[in-house]
Amino acid sequence: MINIKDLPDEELFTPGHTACPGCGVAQAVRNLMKVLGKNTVVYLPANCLLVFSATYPLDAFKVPYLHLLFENSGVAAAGIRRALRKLGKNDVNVVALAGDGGTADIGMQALSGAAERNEDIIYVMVDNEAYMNTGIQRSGSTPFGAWTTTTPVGKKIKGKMEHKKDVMKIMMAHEVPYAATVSPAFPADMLRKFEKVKNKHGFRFLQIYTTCPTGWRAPSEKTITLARMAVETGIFPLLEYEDGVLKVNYRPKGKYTVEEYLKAQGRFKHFTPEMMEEVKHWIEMKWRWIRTIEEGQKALEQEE
Ligand SMILES: Cc1ncc(C[n+]2csc(CCOP(=O)(O)OP(=O)(O)O)c2C)c(N)n1
Ligand code: SF4
Ligand SMILES: [Mg+2]
Repeated sequence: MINIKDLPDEELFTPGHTACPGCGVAQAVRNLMKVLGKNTVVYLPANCLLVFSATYPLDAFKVPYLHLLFENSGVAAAGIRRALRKLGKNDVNVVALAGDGGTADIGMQALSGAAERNEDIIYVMVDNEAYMNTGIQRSGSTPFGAWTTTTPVGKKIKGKMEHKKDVMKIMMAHEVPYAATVSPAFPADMLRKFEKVKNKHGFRFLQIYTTCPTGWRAPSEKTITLARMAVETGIFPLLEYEDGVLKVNYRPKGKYTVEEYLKAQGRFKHFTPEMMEEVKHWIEMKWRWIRTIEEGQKALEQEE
């Protein structure tokens, strides 16, 4: 299993790009590229990553990349795979690096089709929980109560009134060969999952929790701490779905409270006690669903 110390020194996603200080997206992509290696083609829809790393004539990627449209990552990456196949190049990693807006909302149709056809691609949802590139608008993946420029905070309305869409569950419903959630605060688990998607075939999906200090109104040095807090509070479960079986990769040990997580970010600073309770209830429901699946799987194993 790959260790963070074993990662190659060579940067395939180089410094000098224009991401904000502490950007979780840049950090995650840098490590992913080190694991995938040179033999990789990247698809980039419109998102922060494209703008800060791939605007001609400057680019941070040291591998070929293609940008077409915001909404078509699933189908564009599938097209790259098919073109490579025609050229007889069957050993190349094809990876789409799409934002949460480009995945949970506008790209869902192309993503669903690619997953259902079991296209031989790696699809990464870079989840910074809003449309950041265009000025912090809410997405389906924005969490409950978060302030964004389209979910303002006033006397009656207090940020986004709906909960975060669960894209991992949607991918499981497609019965894809592999889907997992990833936190940069758990590097061993993260690198193992990066290696897994590199070595498997068929449709592979990763949802990476990527802190956005700018959009979350959080200090840039808290990028990893926030990623850890999200897992420890149960807000962002570390999961892995492989060949029809769901695994929990880490059980929260309660090292941080939900209140601590929310108070560390300006986007939640208007939270009332009732809103805190709503978040806790949502976490409970999420974990109840996970436990139900786990118990069902255990019962089946015992029967077999
Ligand atoms: C069809 C279409 N609608 C809207 C846009 C404008 N647009 C470009 S990037 C973007 C936001 C991307 O959000 P997300 O996918 O979450 O990535 P992030 O910027 O947060 O990394 C939007 C709305 C576009 N390029 N194409
Ligand atoms: S707005 Fe957020 S996601 Fe975009 S570059 Fe800045 S920190 Fe990264
Ligand atoms: Mg986003």
